[in-house]
Amino acid sequence: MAVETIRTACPLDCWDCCGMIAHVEDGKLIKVEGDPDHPITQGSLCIKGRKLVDRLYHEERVLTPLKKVDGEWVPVTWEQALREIAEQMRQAKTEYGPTAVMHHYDYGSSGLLKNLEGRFFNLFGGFTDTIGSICWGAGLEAQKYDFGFGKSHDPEDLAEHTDVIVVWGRNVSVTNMHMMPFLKQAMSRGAELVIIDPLMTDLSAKAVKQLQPRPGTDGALAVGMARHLLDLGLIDRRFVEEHAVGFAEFVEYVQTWTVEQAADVTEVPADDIRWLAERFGSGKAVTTLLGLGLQRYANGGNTIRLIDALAAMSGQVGRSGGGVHYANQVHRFDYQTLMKPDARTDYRAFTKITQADEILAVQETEQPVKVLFVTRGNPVAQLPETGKTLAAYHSIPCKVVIDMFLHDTGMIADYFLPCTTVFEEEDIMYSSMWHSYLAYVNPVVEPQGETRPDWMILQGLAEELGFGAAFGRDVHTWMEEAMVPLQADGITREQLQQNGFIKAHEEPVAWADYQFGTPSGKYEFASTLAAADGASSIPVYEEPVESPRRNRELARKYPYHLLTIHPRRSLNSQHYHVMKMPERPVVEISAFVAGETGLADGDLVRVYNQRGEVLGNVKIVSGQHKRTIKIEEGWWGSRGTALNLLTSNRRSDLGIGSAQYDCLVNLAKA
Ligand SMILES: Nc1nc2c(c(=O)[nH]1)N[C@H]1C(S)=C(S)[C@@H](COP(=O)(O)OP(=O)(O)OC[C@H]3O[C@@H](n4cnc5c(=O)[nH]c(N)nc54)[C@H](O)[C@@H]3O)O[C@H]1N2
Ligand SMILES: Nc1nc2c(c(=O)[nH]1)N[C@H]1C(S)=C(S)[C@@H](COP(=O)(O)OP(=O)(O)OC[C@H]3O[C@@H](n4cnc5c(=O)[nH]c(N)nc54)[C@H](O)[C@@H]3O)O[C@H]1N2
Ligand code: SF4
Ligand SMILES: [Mo]
Repeated sequence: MAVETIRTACPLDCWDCCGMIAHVEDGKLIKVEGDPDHPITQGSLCIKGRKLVDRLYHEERVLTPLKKVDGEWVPVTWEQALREIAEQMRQAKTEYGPTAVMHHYDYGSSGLLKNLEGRFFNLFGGFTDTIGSICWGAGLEAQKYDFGFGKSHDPEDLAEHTDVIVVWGRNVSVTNMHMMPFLKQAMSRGAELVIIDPLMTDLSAKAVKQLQPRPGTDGALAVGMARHLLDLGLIDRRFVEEHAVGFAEFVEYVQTWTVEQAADVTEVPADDIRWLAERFGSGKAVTTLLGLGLQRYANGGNTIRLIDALAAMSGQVGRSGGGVHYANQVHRFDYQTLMKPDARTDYRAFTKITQADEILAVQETEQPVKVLFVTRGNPVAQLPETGKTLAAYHSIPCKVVIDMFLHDTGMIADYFLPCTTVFEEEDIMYSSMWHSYLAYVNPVVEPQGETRPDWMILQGLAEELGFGAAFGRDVHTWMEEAMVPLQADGITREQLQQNGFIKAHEEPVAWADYQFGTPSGKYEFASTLAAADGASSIPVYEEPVESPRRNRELARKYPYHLLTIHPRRSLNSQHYHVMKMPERPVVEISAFVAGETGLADGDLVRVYNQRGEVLGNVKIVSGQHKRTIKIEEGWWGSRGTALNLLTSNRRSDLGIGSAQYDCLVNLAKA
């Protein structure tokens, strides 16, 4: 039997958005490989991408709709499931209005057509939405205030033009591995690599220097550097005068700091602060690669704004080889036409991060939540304060989860509707995190069992509810409607399908024309939008909430910083049942912490704070910030580790983001 190859793309919530080639034999997907023709991802896939095949054929994959009856799952027909769910929705709407139906979603798939969920709930008449982002909300808002929105340079610009690469809180080789060849190319030209991270990463050994701030204090680090640049007069005068507003106000704030003060707050030596500041201000091209880790703090938005300001004042914005890379929000789809927000008559927004509190607060009122839909997410595992999420979700009488696996959230549902994987559907993939290529997803195999694409499930429900015709188009028409704004650049659906991938935005150097997307059209050191939102117009440093300097009492009880960073071998919670994982998390601690706690390698340890506790096995590692502990996230509570019992559902300062890394814990031998 001949092997057929089909071009598709990785749907996972990742910077890279890889081009993929599926190998199909006899109707069965036998493997996927990286698409060698893809200009950015160049033929390689990470283990998570390759293991998507195992997710497709996994023995635990749910292949028929399920209904929970007396605590047990019972397979039901699509007809029955959709009829009964529609009935519950209708009843809830009649009694309490459409906002009695709530939708939580995350980015389990980066497909364009996944946005049809919004169309469904808008046509239903409205719903309770969850807004903000537990992933990167704070940083997005920060860059909106400073630049207008987040935009990145082409990866090639970094490879060819940067002199100094500052990897600031991004775990590049683990979470963004296709950046590696571009970094290597820059370094082989002589570019210097600097890491700013409390933890050691794979790249640490290749760096000329690593700065290790106390977690959550990077804003103070940026202010310290800014102060040194002011002292030396290393400011890009033309930029701050012609292309920016509010620089004088920002300077006034920076003058209230000294480098020594910044060193004291961050625990980074003053000489290192000066050393790095001089790299920013010495005429060299400095690329800053921000990660998402450093904004998952109560002060995360201001952290990103302070780093933006440092780069801006030193002339790194709009310059080849420079830039502050956080997001790349350049994809111009027509989401309005796809999602029809005008169709709704009622709407209520909870936030992703605090939804548990918000649900519990309305359940005894006239506007309760009666039906919950969860799509493309596993909030019971991934939201902070797991106990609260469970209590809130248990208070909702009808919970519908659309997914492939009975994970922590699936388990507590009343109806589980099995959807197709990327290999069984047609879509367009893109990532707003890094490069600007779109990729086409071609169907590779027939849907397994009775699984259906999300849109088809929603179409069925829309028909039951009487708005099937308004919801329905067909896959190609939806794509074409959403792609109308791209046609101006000659990008069409057919062409994208034919090529497999297309670069959707041409601008090798972000903001090179200095036409910013802010209200003033300039870079805003002082942001009118921030002020209008009730935030400080200029970025300012505040201590993280769970900090020895802000809350001594708390830090006495829980003296260690816990970073629950993204796992090497899973995309959040999505691969824990697919890969061989240890029974419990590895808890990486320093020799210093080992000394203080008497823990030794391999010890069973209780990691605990005022919110909860988890068990893990100790591994003593060297080099990291000495009071900082690392545990990879993504664990399944239903398999013994509910890691987010430890994290708080406090919001970040800007953008309704997460503060899950703003977290103190203690350790004890179990
Ligand atoms: N393998 C893998 N890849 C992934 C994912 C995955 O789960 N697994 N998830 C994807 C998703 S959803 C996302 S959002 C991205 C996340 O991608 P990243 O932002 O790279 O990942 P994080 O794990 O959030 O944190 C990155 C780094 O931030 C550091 N950090 C934490 N706190 C601080 C701080 O206060 N200051 C500084 N300077 N550094 C700090 C951590 O030590 C860590 O090395 O990755 C995507 N790619
Ligand atoms: N402690 C701690 N918690 C964290 C983080 C952290 O660093 N530390 N990181 C946070 C971040 S950055 C993120 S992005 C969130 C992630 O939070 P989630 O997005 O909730 O987590 P995932 O584990 O990626 O779950 C995605 C789910 O979508 C499903 N899925 C995949 N494709 C489709 C599809 O096409 N249709 C449907 N219906 N379902 C699909 C998958 O099977 C999976 O169950 O977690 C956050 N939580
Ligand atoms: S998870 Fe990211 S790096 Fe891995 S294959 Fe998918 S897009 Fe590529
Ligand atoms: Mo994320």
